[in-house]
Amino acid sequence: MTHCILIGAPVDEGQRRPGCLMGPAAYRVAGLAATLEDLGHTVEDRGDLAPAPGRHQTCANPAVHHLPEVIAWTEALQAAGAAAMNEGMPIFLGGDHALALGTLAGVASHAQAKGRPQFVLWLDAHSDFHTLETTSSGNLHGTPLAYASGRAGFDPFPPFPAPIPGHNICMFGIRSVDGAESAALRETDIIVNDMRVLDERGIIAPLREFLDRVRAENGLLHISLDVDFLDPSIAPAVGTTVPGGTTFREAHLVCELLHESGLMTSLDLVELNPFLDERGRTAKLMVDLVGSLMGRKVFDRPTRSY
Ligand code: 6HN
Ligand code: MN
Ligand code: MN
Ligand code: MN
Repeated sequence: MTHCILIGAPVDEGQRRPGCLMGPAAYRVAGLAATLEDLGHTVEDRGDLAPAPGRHQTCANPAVHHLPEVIAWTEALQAAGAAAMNEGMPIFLGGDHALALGTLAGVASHAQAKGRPQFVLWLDAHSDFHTLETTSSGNLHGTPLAYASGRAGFDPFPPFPAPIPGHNICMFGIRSVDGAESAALRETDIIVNDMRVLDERGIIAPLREFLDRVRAENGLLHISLDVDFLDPSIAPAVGTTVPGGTTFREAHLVCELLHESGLMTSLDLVELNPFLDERGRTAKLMVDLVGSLMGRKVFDRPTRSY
């Protein structure tokens, strides 16, 4: 059984459509803690982080907005994440995906201190591989994987504490990649399982390949689950919907396989915008997916090795 540490991160500054700040409250209303406790886990809800207002900071790209606020979130989440990793499994309740700038920094610095490799599974429609220099939207939720990879172009952010090697990062479900992101990604060995790959191979084989490596290298595994990983028909409450996402069963199967692997050590739930939801259905689906990630089964047959 796992000690789950809920950390609310009502980040809304990484994009331009207000509402993600209501995400942590929506997960609580949708019954996240009870779902985890019913599965036998212990839950400690640390409430919502509230970083001090950021210092005045600027960068060369005029499109970038809310830079001081996002840097303040990054520093606060790095500290909270690294601390929680010593005490249990942090589950970060977003907030938009800019929160991962901080959660990745926190888990990666913890992994470095433990002398273990950090792995990242990025469940998202987007690659989130912009730097401050390449983003044309200026929305910093599109940047965390570039930051975590140690790419240049993040002044005045603090340097990423322990850059994650490309082959330890697996993108899964992506179907919207900007030109500058594509060009930069081609220079890396990040594993890009876009929807074209998943259509052809299914979700199981590519996921197993990655999880086998995490296990072989005794790695820590951070999962970042963006609501837009899911098809908009089942998960409307997100500002960046992209058609052609994963189905209800594909998403649950990914989560069930992840549970059976026993490898997940930290989790982001990001981009839920409850203002765009329909009677809480997206929040409830995200909580149900966490249930599958944490051991809920339709029928409790003896577990096969994943
Ligand atoms: N997300 N590539 C687009 C941009 O504005 O940079 C979309 C980013 C989406 C961010 O998925 O969290
Ligand atoms: Mn994202
Ligand atoms: Mn996305
Ligand atoms: Mn863009």
